[in-house]
Amino acid sequence: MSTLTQIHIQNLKRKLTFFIAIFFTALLISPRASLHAADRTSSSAKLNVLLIMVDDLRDYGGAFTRDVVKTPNLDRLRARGTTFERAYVQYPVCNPSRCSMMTGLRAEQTGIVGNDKRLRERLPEIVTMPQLCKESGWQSHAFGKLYHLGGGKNPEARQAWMDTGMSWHTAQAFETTTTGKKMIEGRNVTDGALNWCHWGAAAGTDDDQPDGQIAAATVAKIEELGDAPWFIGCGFMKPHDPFIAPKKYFDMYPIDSLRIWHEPADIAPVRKDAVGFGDYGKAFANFTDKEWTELFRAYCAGTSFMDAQLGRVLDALDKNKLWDKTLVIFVGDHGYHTGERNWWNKNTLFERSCRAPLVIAAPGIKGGQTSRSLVEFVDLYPTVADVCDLKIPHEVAGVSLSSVLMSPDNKVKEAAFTLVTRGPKLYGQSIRTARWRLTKWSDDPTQLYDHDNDPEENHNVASEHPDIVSELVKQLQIVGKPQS
Ligand SMILES: [Ca+2]
Repeated sequence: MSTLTQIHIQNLKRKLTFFIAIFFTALLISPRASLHAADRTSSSAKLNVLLIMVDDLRDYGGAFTRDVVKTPNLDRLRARGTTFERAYVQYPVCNPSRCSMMTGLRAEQTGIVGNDKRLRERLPEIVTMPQLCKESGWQSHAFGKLYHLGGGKNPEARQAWMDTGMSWHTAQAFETTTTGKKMIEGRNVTDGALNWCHWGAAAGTDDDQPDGQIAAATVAKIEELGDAPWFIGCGFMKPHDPFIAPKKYFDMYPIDSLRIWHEPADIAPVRKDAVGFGDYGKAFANFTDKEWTELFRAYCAGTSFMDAQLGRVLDALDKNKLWDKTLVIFVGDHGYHTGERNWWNKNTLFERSCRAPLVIAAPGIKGGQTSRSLVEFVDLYPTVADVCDLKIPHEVAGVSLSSVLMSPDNKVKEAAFTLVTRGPKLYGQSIRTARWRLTKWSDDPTQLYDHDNDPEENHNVASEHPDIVSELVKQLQIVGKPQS
């Protein structure tokens, strides 16, 4: 039986469970707002799609970092679009998150739960989000990291990981120049124990780094295609490790100006494989404030560097007057702990790892809106299909966010779900509702966090709310177990 058939059967089984949830959700949704091409008065029937994906960018909303990090261009985009303050990825690691988002299927369904398996090994026939547009007449091109960039130095393997020919007409990755590899200052904060854990203020210009080249290539393609229509993927690689950016971005953040996260003394401990595991945990346990502060500074520098490249792409939309012809989606591929629970990474089921940045701007949609509605990254594919009037050939797990874009208080779902695995047998699943996060490991009782009173999830209140636990555990069954 093919994987797609298995998914189809699973979907049928789940339908009954879904029905009740959907029925009550539907009661909350106002009459369907229209972003459809056919309903627009614009002369061009087909919208362009600009998907800007950023690697390892945490959501700053509500965090202690919010007023620290300088992102004037992201703010500029937010002024044009809707910022989703509760957007959740389905697996908080690059490849599984991106494969889920691009197919509209949960990681439980794709079976892709690590960075070792590329999309087509698992789902050779699935029609991805850019592919749907490509096969409907859009020009489709990718610059930088849209899918996980596996394949090492082998050019053919790299193209396969980028899904060239299927998702995209062309896909291009970029390398740091010789000048950009020269560090003016920097160090490995683990004394080499973790190879990735180093920062560097680089010599050269923005275009000596991949993100500068990605912005330049994206702008050139926009200029070339005008309102073709096109689907362009612009995948920035910072602030992902190694934490390198041109020196001027480090100069924006004097080390003494930064405040780092400190855990409250009464924080509730969790099992070791939830967070703080392995070699990473051992290295972070030795960190002093100096190491945390240096990493945080480098992460801020990388974020501002990425933001400047974003600005170049937004300038191209301004210059070519494309805002009223383009659906712009800005996402991080998952969240990131910058010190919370002594963790500097993703791959946990805490809010900081599961929640990611999401901003959407579309013609006819009011700018500067903020939505607190729960949304998931599996909703992005149906949103693109809805706005572009295209039919997805398989059943997706998400729903269109059009109604939220039209009216930010609209709800499309009561809960968001995220999965992590720890080896072939152990996994954890988390459900986030407006108030609660419940996390359940396959071999363990549950943790429950009350976001009304504990937004950083420091206190497990499962024993105080057995009824909530039992209700949320029941809801968690909606997504099923991960495929092996
Ligand atoms: Ca990532």
